[in-house]
Amino acid sequence: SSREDARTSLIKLAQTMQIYNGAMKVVSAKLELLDDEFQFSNKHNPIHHLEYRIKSPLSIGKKLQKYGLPLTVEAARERVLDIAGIRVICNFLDDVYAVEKMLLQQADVTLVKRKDYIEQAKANGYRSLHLVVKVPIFLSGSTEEIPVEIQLRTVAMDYWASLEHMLRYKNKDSDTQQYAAMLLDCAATLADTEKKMLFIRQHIEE
Ligand code: 0O2
Repeated sequence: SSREDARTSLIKLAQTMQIYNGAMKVVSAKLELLDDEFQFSNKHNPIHHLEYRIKSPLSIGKKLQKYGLPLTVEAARERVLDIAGIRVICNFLDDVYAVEKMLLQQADVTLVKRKDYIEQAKANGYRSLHLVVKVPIFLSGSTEEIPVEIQLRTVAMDYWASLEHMLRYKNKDSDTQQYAAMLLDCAATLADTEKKMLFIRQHIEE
């Protein structure tokens, strides 16, 4: 019956969310461990802090709709790569790439997708390094490779992205256009500042 189908779908959804939550925990633990080890040998923490979230079923549904896909758990698992998301906020610009390198070196981490919006910022000024990696999750009867989206950025990039997101949300998209040039200018100023901060650290280290 359709009632039973709905029940089966809900159970499948709940199981999926749990598995993705597991993958998010596994990757977070890896990042925390790397942060501790790096601190020990390089005398500073590369990671300022971590944030994570599981995408809500509603947002997953919106994304499936945007892609023109059916609203099924199968479609979500195949095509929505940011169900599990981690944001890594780093102290210095070079920490972003150091963390990426250390993570991707691990034998059980597979790179699925990479977009470097630091090397090539988005037209509005948004900067971050986006990765999607897969990690194996060991369940009672099987092993599944689960994708996790990782957004790596510096404190300065995070400051810009958080406020830009807030302003865009407040203005329901329309009005921020008016301030596009100003936002772009802010992004450039922050990028310049963090380059200077990195320069200072590197010279102090010498
Ligand atoms: P949320 O609520 O953060 O999850 P996709 O849109 O994911 O199917 P793509 O091209 O892989 O396809 O996405 P992209 O542009 O690489 O990365 C999308 C995510 O990056 C967004 O998530 C934001 O978190 C962040 N992002 C991208 N561009 C901007 C920007 O201009 N400003 C800010 N503040 N954040 C940005 P979602 O899914 O949009 O939403």
